[in-house]
Amino acid sequence: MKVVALSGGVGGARLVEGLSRALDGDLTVVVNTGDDCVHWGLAIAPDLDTVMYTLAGLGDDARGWGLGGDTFSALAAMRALGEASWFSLGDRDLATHLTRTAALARGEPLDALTARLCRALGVRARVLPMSNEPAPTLVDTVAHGLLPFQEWLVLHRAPEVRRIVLPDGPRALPAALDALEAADVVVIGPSNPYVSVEPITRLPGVRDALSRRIVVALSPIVGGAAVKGPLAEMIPALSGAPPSAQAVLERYGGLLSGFVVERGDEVRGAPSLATDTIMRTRDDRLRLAREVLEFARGLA
Ligand code: FO1
Repeated sequence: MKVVALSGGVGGARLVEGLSRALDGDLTVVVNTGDDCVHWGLAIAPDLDTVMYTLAGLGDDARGWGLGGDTFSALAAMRALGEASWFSLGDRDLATHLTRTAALARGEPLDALTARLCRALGVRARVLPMSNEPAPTLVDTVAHGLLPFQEWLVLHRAPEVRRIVLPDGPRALPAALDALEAADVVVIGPSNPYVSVEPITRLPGVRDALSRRIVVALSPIVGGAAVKGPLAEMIPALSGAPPSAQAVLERYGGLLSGFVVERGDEVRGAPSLATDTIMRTRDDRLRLAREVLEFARGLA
């Protein structure tokens, strides 16, 4: 079975890691790059790195991003120099950003560089950026106006949102569109629909390709709260509805063949699977991935 997963950061990466072990067939992961930023002059791609580190078994389990056991001496040294220290780049993590920055500067495309990094770290799944072109997500906030994504999330700690601004120009990576066309099943991780999934699905050709596939998404809202991040506050601000799995399903607007929710979170409007969706351990990831694939097979 050919599976394509669309992923944002932490929740998506954990599910993808379970899928990589649950599947004998091939797994392609199309990753949001709307969160990418330049910090200290370095090209940072947080969601690509989170997916890559998690698949390589190198990620920090507690934080969900960065490398497990990393240290932050360079960050302390930058702080001492009076440089920005609100974005915590780990010492070993810097190797990835230095490599990416040099590669992009000499003209290597982001997808080729990502494949090279994944090979070096022993990642077997195919990890693709959603686009080789910059596609920055901007967040329009009540308190600060328009902010680049990481400044909104990390520097200002996710203040109230008025709207999300996604760029019009970027093209989807052709290999990502090909993978979607060839997929038996597309799985959308328990990621934030507004800022992790829509930057991908809004690229020209993606929604069209998805409309011809079995698409199953997982709810990032459990019992009215976000598993991680600011989604529970974003839903009422952006849609007027209280945060719920139902509100997430409605945001996907007919894109889904099926929706996986937490037990007790009933939804109307799509076939659903209610199960334990919180991934605390590696075993949880594998069990959930198997259940999602079984559910998707039943929808085919
Ligand atoms: N998240 C934070 O909350 N604080 C940080 O200082 C931070 C640094 C960071 C560095 C590298 C990286 O790959 C991710 C990092 N993240 C940090 C996570 C990131 O901001 C978000 O989780 C994703 O962009 C959302 O998917």
